[in-house]
Amino acid sequence: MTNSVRSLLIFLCVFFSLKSYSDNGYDLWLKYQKIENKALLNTYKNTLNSISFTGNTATLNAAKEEIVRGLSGLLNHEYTISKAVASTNALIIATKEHIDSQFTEQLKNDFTQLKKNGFIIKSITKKNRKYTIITSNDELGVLYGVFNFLRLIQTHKSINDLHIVDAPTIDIRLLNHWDNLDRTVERGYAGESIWNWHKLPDFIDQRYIDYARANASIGINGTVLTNVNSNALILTPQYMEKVTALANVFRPYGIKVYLTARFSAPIEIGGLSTADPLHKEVQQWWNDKAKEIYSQIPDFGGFLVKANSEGQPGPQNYGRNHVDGAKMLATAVAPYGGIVMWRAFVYSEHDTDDRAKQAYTEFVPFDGQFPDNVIIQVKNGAIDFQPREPFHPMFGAMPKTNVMMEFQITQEYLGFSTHLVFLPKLYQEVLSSDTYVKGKGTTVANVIDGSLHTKKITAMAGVANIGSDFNWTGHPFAQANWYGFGRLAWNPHLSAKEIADEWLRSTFSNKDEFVEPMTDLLINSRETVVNYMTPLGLHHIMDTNHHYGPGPWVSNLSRPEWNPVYYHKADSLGIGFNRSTDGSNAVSQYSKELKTIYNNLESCPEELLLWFHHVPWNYKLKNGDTLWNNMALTYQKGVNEVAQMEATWKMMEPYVDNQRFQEVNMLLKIQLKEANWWKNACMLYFQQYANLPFPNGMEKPTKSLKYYQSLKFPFAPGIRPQWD
Ligand code: BDP
Repeated sequence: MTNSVRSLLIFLCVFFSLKSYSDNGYDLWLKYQKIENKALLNTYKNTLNSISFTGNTATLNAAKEEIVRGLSGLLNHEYTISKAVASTNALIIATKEHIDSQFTEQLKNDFTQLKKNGFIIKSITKKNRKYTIITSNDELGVLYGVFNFLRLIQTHKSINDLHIVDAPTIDIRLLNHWDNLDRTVERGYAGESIWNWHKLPDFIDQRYIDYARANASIGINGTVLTNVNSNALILTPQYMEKVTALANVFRPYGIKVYLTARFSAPIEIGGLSTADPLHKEVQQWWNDKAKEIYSQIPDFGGFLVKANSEGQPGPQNYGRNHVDGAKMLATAVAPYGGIVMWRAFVYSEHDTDDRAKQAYTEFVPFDGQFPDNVIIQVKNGAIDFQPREPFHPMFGAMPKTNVMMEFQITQEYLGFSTHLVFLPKLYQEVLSSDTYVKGKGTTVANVIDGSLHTKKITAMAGVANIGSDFNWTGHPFAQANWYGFGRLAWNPHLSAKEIADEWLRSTFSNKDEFVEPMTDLLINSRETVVNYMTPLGLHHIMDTNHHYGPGPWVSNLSRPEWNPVYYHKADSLGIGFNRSTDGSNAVSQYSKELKTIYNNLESCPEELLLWFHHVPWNYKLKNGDTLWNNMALTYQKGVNEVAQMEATWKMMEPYVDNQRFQEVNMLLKIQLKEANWWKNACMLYFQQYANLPFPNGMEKPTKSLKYYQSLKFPFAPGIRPQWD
């Protein structure tokens, strides 16, 4: 054997042995690992002797490829696909019109219930022969059915007696990428943008296809490719060619492409002297632009617009309002079935009113005036994606307007990509909040899914946490937030626990010794981050611009409502923002039942106390201890919980591949360090006002407040580019 052959063999051995022990996370929750449990494997194999598949369109081919890929991985068995239905134990996949007529009767009732893009998965026995059928009225429903079926097997569910009829509850389920054309990602912590604009349209990265598969597997059906702080260049022919290439990749997976529309584009790329929405020439420019876009992308979804917010141009630059602006764009895309998502994330440095009230004040009076193809995109809370906020009072307040939810999946305020936080718990808390708009039991989810007030369009968006890192999201567990967002957009009534269970099983292991403790860990992780960052209703006390770490002392920014001191209002008497009727009166934007609950110090939920009230340091909370002591001990609890997470994770080593085990281990250490940083910096700072000792049970900081205040992070990731 020559030396080079020997080296090659050694290399191959090392490579494959490493490969079998490590997992870089690229496959997300679509791992399709061989089922090790022999008995289970045989049960599946027996039920799935053969596959009958009918159809040959792009979407059906995607479904076909996925079922073959999934089953051959999971069952370690090569399937040949044919149209013919084998005599027994066959898996039959086809749209309704191609389902063998012998099954029509047994599917009749299910089909009458089936909604758009929904699917039926049913076990049928006929003359002692067993079949499993995946079908739908439409092709996309078949693809969703296939992914659902594969999930059942990935999570080791029984497939013997299936009867599932499921469909998306919300029409438009989309990711918002805050990706810039130079491939930086605003608030992105997982590498650069996956859109390689430079190489597009000719180079199609495999990632684009896997992105589409991953999204389709959880029911996401739209993607806004570009940042809300937008660049008009994306609408030029040079870039539209690239967008078209992406749209072509995503189409088979039922994913529509949307773009952010910069309001001043007619000036910047159109050569006009104004972008006034009532100006005929401007309207014509947008109509022509829409025509041009739709000639290349016939199923283009539409525009997302951030107007007159944080320096972005908008109709108010011309003395017009949100309705004027939205109408102009809506008119341009309406002939092609497009929509406009108009964001309600507005607040002004010229408005001295509480920032939390401004969006409601500005938008609610326009209820009923927006065209049918406009939907108002509202963040889950009235300030800005904080670890905990009460739900935004606009939910339920605009019965005659389409209103959609915007969640943030990327962890701008929740520890970037180094903290383990399971966000579906946060999403579920918001979605299940009672608005009391039509009496008790009318939740935010009922507003979003259109069941409370009938809506023309329903939608839910999540600001993506995806980047070019191997594992897409930086932290291996941040994948769960992408997954969970998609699942909740499909069905906002799902429980976070169910989602955690599914994700853990598909992504890591089905062993109960792993799934049970890790489900608890995920579910509790959300409260943990609140505990060590912003307990008891505190909010917006992070450091400036990059938003990394604590900065409750910041008070020197040009706009008052950018300063943390504006939000916590700590003084010698107490702490918290008085939003009660004798304060900013933000409570009055909620329905009367909630207003009463929030307005009253005794009935206000303690986890929102400092959001709604300025509370004396010595005020006794329900456990009989003072606010100050509770605050200190809650910070400490958060820190202790992270230490506990670390200990739990250590015990998971037998169930996890080496690479991800080590990665999470290191990340939890960072999280613990940073949880302590939050606790120490905040407690030292607030102590100056409370003038009280740290209670027993709180570990004393070893560094000074000055030290924490001196920390600077000029190159923290995700920083937004210079505001214009
Ligand atoms: C804030 C982010 C900023 C975004 C803004 C938005 O800090 O980068 O541009 O929200 O949603 O959370 O428009």
